[in-house]
Amino acid sequence: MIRLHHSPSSASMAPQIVLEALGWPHELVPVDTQAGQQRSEEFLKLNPNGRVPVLEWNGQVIFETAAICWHLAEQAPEAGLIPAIGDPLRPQALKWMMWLTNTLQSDLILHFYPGRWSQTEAGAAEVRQQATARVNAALFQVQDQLQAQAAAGQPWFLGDRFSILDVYVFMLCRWTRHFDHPARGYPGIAPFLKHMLAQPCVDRVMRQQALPQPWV
Ligand SMILES: N[C@@H](CCC(=O)N[C@@H](CS)C(=O)NCC(=O)O)C(=O)O
Repeated sequence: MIRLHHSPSSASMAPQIVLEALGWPHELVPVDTQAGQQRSEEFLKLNPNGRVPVLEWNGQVIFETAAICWHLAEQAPEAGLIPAIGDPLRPQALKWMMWLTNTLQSDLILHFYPGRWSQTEAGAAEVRQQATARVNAALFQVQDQLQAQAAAGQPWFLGDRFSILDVYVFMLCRWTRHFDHPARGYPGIAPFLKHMLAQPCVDRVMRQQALPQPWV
């Protein structure tokens, strides 16, 4: 049994796209984060951090988006969504996944929830400003990586094969869609986002979530 506790447009998008890419049947359990359902007693038993997503996987409970994506990819080595152990790209995949989740994603969280880091309005505004600048700087690193691959004629973040890194990069880039300098405005990122939107697994999730435009 695979059950994904999710909320539209949130971090649950990445595991949902991975599940679609694998073509695995799964149940989607909506969590209304606006209404605070992630802090309900029932949900906190699954994830004491009160965050989506949570994956229920054959009796196990897994939280943390990167861990869920990595776990799903490892269950289907034939799909090649992460490089196999021994493949020189494997440590690169691990490096980037860690960086995405502990740097770009955490700066995005600071941008979206600055009030959690300051008790004053002015303090929160400063936190947001700093976080936004750090996100923009991180996007240049994402762009460098994508441009290096594109220069070698390779369309994906790790090179010639689609991986969970693409899904993660796509998700975090789309979180900047209302920024003054969104990821789609970076010339080395824009073609990648377009390419991702053309993938059936991505398209299915965007439609399932009935998300308003712009999607990225
Ligand atoms: N590190 C966690 C962060 C997840 C996270 O921040 N989820 C957000 C939605 S994108 C959430 O549940 N927010 C509700 C809240 O913070 O109350 C992960 O990657 O799974």
